[in-house]
This record gives sequence, C-alpha cells and structure tokens, in this order.
Amino acid sequence: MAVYAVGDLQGCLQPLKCLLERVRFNPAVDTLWLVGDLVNRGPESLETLRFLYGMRDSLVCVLGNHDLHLLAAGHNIERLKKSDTLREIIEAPDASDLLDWLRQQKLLHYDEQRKTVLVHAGIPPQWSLNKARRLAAEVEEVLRDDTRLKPYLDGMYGNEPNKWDKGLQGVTRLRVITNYFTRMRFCTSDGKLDLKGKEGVDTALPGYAPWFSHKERRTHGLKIIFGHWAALEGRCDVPGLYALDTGCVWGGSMTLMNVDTGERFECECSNEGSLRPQPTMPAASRMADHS
Ligand SMILES: [Mn+2]
Repeated sequence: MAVYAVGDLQGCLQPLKCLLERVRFNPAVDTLWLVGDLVNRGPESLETLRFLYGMRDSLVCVLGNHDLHLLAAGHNIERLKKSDTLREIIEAPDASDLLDWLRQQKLLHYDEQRKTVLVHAGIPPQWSLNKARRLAAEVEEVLRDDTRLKPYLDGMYGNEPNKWDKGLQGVTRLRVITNYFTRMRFCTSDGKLDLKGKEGVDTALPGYAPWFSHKERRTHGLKIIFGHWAALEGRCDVPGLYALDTGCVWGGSMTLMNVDTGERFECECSNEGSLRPQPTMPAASRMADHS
C-alpha cells in the first residue's frame, strides 16, 4: 500500500516501466502520483498515455503545460508545433477516451492525511493552500465543462498578465491561474512571474527568485511535490519540497520517490542527445513554454 510520485514523463514509457519494476509497483494496492507533463517530446507519447489510462484507478495525476497543450491541440490541430510529438495521440482511434480522461485530472492535489501537495510547477508565494485549492478548482471545473472548455483552451496561451489579481475575470483569470500551476519557475515575492527563465536557480533576474525560495511563501511548512523544472536536476534545498523532474526527455533520468519515506529511485533515459535544449537557442523560441 505504498504511495509513489514520479517526475515528468514526456512520453518516455520505458524508464517509467523500469521504475515501476524497480519498486515492484502493484496497481492493486499501490498508488502512483504523477506530477504532469505525461506527453510530448519523448518517443512514446501515445503508448505512455495508453499505459497510464490502463492503470488509471491506481493514479493521482496533476496536469502540466504539455498536457494542456495536448488538450488544446485536440480541439484545434493548428496548435501543433513542429517540435510537438502529439499528433499520434490526436489521430489515434482511442483519442477521445484518452483526452477525456486527461481533462478529468487536476491542477493541484492535496493529500490531507500526508499534508502533502502535488502540483506540476508550484504554488506562488502569495497564495495560501486554501486559496490555491480554490483557484485550481476553478480551472478544473472548466476543464470538465463541455461548453467552457474550448474558450479556455483557446485563451490559455500567453504570458500576460504576469501577476495574479483577484479582480481578474474570465479566460484571463484562468490563464494566470494556469500559468502559476503549470509554467512557473521564477517570480517576485508578491508573485509577478518571469516565464522566460528556464535555467538554474542562480539565473533569476534581479528581484526574482525561484517560487519556493521566497521567505514569505504562504505554503511554508507543507510538503510540496513538483516537476516541470529540469534544470533543478531533482534538487531543491527547501525542506519539505521535492523536485522530481530530472530531465528524462533531455537524456537525464526519470525519478520516482516513495512519498512517505522520501526514498528515491532513478532509471536512466536513453533519448538522443539531440533532444537537449540548445544553449544557443534564440530567446524568442524559449519564450513559448507550451511549444
Ligand atoms: Mn512542464
């Protein structure tokens, strides 16, 4: 009856299977938490999603930016970029089952008993747990609502506004909430986002810091498990915070953690080095986090 959490999969199915075998994962009694970004960029996005769908009763899953991008592309194929590897999912005969399952997933999961949060990118410093849960629920409700889903997915893209304001409404409000939970790395202590920076913690712009580093962070003391930030290489020096993205799709490894003991397991990923982000990539192409 163990609970495990695994970092970003991004269509890398073999390392996931390797990890589940390593801990002798038993779907009948064990639970697997997923930090999101299940698909895209890696070699087996469709097979990964099918594999997860097959074990859905044993999963707790939060959505990442790539998962939302898949949902958006499922509604509007024009959203697909050259670098996406999502077409095979959208054109699969079982696409509607897979995408319908995906949009039932959460942006934030809170385990009351463990006092532990699961979220793709993080929780901005100015939000309490209760506030974060309320705002995540607003987006989750729209994801499940047939009439509101498409306007949300169409309006989801963009870096502005870069800061939460409780007066925000409609799609703009949902976009900001989504950006915090699924794309954030650096922000100011009052939550102004820099969505362009993707490198390590020492690359913050003046006045900015990793979302988890702000002293005034209102979720201080909670356990938070997150992914999304491969440049952290699985390290986060804040007690109780667990960074699980170890850059599998970039040729790193995939990390699985026992949520109760903190014990970590890794399987190597054999993806081509060509998938590594190029350091010379122009800033403009680094801006588009969904792409
Ligand atoms: Mn991500």
